Amino acid sequence: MNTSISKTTTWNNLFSLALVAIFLLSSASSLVAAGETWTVRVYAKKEYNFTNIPLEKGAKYRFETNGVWYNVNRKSNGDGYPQTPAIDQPRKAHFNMMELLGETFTRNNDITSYNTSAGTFHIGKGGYEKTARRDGFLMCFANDNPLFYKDNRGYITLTVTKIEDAPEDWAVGESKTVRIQANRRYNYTHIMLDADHTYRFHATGSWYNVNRRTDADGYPQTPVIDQPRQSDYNMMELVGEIFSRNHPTAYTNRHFGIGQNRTYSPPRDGFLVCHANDNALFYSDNRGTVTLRITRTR
Ligand SMILES: [Ca+2]
Ligand SMILES: [Ca+2]
Repeated sequence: MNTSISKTTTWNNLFSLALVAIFLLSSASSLVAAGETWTVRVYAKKEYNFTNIPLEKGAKYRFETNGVWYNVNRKSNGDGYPQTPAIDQPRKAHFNMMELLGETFTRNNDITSYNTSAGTFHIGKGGYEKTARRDGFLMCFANDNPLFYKDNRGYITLTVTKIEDAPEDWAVGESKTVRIQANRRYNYTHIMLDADHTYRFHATGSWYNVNRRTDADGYPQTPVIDQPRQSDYNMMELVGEIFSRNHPTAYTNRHFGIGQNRTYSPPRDGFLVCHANDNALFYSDNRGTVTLRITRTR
């Protein structure tokens, strides 16, 4: 009896050690796993609230807040309040007065390390999700007039949760393969394209618009009859679009014809979403899929 208990304990210990080892190995390659949460206080009075929260380019975060703060005696939550023209001159003109905003700094606690290319972003009263544009540390502030922070009081409690890991690094020469369905208006590939990289696209297979069979190059439009959703491309041509998130409302207005072969350097970072260039109202009569292979070439 005793022997079997001690054996079990030994196995449990070994199992725990193995888990610790796996955790250490995995944490060496990525900063913080999805699911990690941080809670910090953002003080109305402080021009720079360095949070020491690491943001990882391409990873997605959820922001939630609790509490209120005051500009002199005016109370607000993280959404702040609309500017009064000529009177309010907040630090960031395009946001509300006393709105809770975020920025990315290369080094925590170093105000000279602001990463301008990551921009200033809305956090507000929370319920907000965002994909980080750059690596760095989150710095937060109330959007007050830069000269009048001293008369502020209170703090907002901010909880940041990493809800999606950044896509893995994509080495030069490495490929990814996805299938694009003819009858889907949005094929979310979940592939993040990087503006600093160049990709080669190669699509094989065929698909159908009703009974008309074609490949990823599609076929020329018949004037008046064919009204594809993007007039720049062939009917049923494989088209790529860049989205800031994997959601229908997150289209960036950047698109490119892929066809069977294409080399492309995206003008901005974003997720690749694909479709067959059909009439927007007539996707349900399509069938078939093409297989798209994407290789990073630079
Ligand atoms: Ca103030
Ligand atoms: Ca159709």
